[in-house]
Amino acid sequence: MFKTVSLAVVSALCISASAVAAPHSASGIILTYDLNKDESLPLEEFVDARRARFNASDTNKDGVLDESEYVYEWEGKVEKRLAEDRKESVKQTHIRFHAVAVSYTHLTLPTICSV
Ligand SMILES: [Ca+2]
Ligand SMILES: [Ca+2]
Repeated sequence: MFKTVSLAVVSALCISASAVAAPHSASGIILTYDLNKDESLPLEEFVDARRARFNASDTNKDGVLDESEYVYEWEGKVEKRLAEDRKESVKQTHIRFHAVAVSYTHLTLPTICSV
C-alpha cells in the first residue's frame, strides 16, 4: 500500500475533511479559505489556501504529505475544536448556574414547598 499520496489526492481528502470541520454553507467555505477577507473566493485564492495548508502539514518539506503528517494535522484540528467546545461548555455552565442561583434567591421556602 502507498505510504505517500499526491497533492491532488491530499487536496481531495483535505476538502472532504474541511467540509466536516467547517460550516456546511457556502459562506462557511468562503470564510475558511478567504485569505484576503474580501468575502470572495476565486479559484486561485482557494488553491492558494489549500496549498498553504498542505505546506504547513508537510512538516519535513519533502513535497509529499505522508500518513503521519496528515493524521497529525487532523489531530490538531480535533484537539483545537475539543478545546473550544470545552471552553464554551464551561462558560455556558457558569451562565446556567448564575441564572438558577438568581431565580432561587427570589423564592421563599413556602413557595418552594408548595410546588
Ligand atoms: Ca477573497
Ligand atoms: Ca512530508
